[in-house]
Amino acid sequence: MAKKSPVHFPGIDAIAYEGAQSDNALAFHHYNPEEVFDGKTMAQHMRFSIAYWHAFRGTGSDPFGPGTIVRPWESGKDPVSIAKVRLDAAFEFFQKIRAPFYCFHDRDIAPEGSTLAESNKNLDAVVAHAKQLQQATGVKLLWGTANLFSNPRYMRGASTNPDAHVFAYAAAQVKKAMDVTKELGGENYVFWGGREGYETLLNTNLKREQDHLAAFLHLAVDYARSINFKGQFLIEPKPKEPTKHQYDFDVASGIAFLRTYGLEKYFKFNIETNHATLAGHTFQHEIEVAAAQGLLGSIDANAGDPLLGWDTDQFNTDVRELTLAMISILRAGGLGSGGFNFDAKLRRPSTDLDDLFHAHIGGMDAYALAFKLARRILAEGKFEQFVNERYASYDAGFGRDIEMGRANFRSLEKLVLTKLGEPTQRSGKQEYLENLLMRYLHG
Ligand code: XLS
Ligand code: NI
Ligand code: NI
Repeated sequence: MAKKSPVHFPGIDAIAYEGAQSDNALAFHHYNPEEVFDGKTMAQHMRFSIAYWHAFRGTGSDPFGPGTIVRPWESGKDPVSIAKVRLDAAFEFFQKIRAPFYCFHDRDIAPEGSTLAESNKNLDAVVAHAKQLQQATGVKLLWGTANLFSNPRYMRGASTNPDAHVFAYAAAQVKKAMDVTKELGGENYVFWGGREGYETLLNTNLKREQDHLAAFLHLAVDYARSINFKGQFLIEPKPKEPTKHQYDFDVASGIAFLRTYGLEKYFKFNIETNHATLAGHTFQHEIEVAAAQGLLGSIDANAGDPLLGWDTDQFNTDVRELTLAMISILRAGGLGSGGFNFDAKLRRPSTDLDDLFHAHIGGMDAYALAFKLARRILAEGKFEQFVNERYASYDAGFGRDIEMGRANFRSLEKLVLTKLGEPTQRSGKQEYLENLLMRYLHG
């Protein structure tokens, strides 16, 4: 007799697109997965992904108190069978929220054992189950990663740990995480250096730690090649938290790091909104810096709180911020094998099952709206035209010579002395442009 699968989200059907006028809070108002733009559905453009660690391992705990969020499926006889039932609930959610992808850390989906061998065995059992669920539902793995920051062994870092033993352990763990990512058809593999940084330089050899981080990434590249893993490697920069200073501080320092160590061919960036703001940048800034070098890979979609100094991982409904981000992403040609992964969690008092739906509906709708606005803005080309005209002096004459490397200090001095004289003042027109953007956003 076929086993009837339990319904983990009773009373909630698959979320439907009902349009902006609908009053139904459990419906999409802007995200219509089937709507076609340039021959591709919205689902294919957005490639939304659910972050397993927040959506299915988040309990609402914070440094001042334990979890508040209790899920009915979190019971069972042993950790591995609980992990499998949790996965069933997760896949029901992925389908109902219409997310084509999910992402995980090794330790989110399967419990850590008392030895590495036991951890690997647990992972294999849960991964076999995940593979069946992926096949049955069509939900795919956007990326996998290894948790190299929770276990106390990593308190002083993983690949940047002063103890080579910990480096070795981290290598073994990443090897396995790459194996299972490949097994599940993961399209990318992420490196977020949670504890790859320092608390104080009094006990730290910064140069040696950076060398070790680079050595580790080279070993990962070599291993991927040896198992024929074709997924894109992604670095996820973050300036701080949990460490005081993290080596992958932001995209710009990440690019310098990759180039210094000859890694730039193998990595792109996974840009997280809240990490950008922690680094003192806008989200759009980080996207532009990566895109300028052809290194834009994927997005961890969330938002911080402007009044708080840590990674609050909130769902982002700031359509203005997202529209600016989408302009840069679309101009760069999209995310390729990347997607928009909701690295965002419910607030501690948001304890209902349907809160998980409201949260993701808001995130998806805000991005969908931003996508449509950005497309309109780009199609009309007003900002682009303004920017092109702003740089027009480089399109011909001595400006062109500068860009082509045909000018030098002597020739430019001569030009100014004999012909050009003082430059004419030209306005940057920021207020005019802000108002133009407001008209797109609010009519
Ligand atoms: C933490 C990071 C983490 C990565 C994956 O701040 O965002 O969740 O996305 O390790
Ligand atoms: Ni992230
Ligand atoms: Ni984060």
